[in-house]
Amino acid sequence: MHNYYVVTLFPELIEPYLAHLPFKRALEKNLIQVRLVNLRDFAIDKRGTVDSPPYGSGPGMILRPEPLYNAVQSVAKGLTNNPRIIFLTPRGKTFNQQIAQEIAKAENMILICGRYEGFDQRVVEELQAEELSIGKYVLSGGEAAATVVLECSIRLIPGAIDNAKALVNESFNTANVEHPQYARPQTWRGRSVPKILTEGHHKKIASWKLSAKAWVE
Ligand code: 6GU
Repeated sequence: MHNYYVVTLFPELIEPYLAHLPFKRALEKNLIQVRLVNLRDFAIDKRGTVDSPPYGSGPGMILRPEPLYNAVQSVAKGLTNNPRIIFLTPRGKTFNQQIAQEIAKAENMILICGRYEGFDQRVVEELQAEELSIGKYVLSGGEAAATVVLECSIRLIPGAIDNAKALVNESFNTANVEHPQYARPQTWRGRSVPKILTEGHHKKIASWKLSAKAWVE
């Protein structure tokens, strides 16, 4: 069982994904547990404060360290083995298929979604956490990024998707994005499927597929 926790101010952004693959099957089979933890529950006051303006001036608000720290501690205290703690931020290391493979093997992981202009850096150090980004562009918050990281990782857990064949290449290599695919009809609006795929010569087809991959790591 893999236990994945997501600390966020907007659990409702992530929740709908849990009803669809690969989350759905992995949850049904008890391969994973996903808990959405509302950061607001760890606010510093009754008004629900979780943020403050930045030191040194600057636009917007920054997530304060205490609610983030307390939210993570409340999750971590119930775990027997140390969780991998990851803050989602455009400042972080760029997520890739190899990191997804690692996360697919992790027993416990806590993902923390930033919002506003970011979070107090001291909490990252205090929790000895990692920072992950999903690419060089800026989102308004980490929820979409956390969903990307989870979806990508969970589909690599054996049993999480029905078609295990789809994972074969990914488990032998770090990852690959396959050749383009074609379905019926054979000719559509004057465009025909590559002839080699229609001739039944399996060796030629296999070598066409290899040469037509988008990327292999
Ligand atoms: Cl993880 N968070 C935000 N806010 N923006 C991003 C990102 C994460 N990754 C790329 N852009």
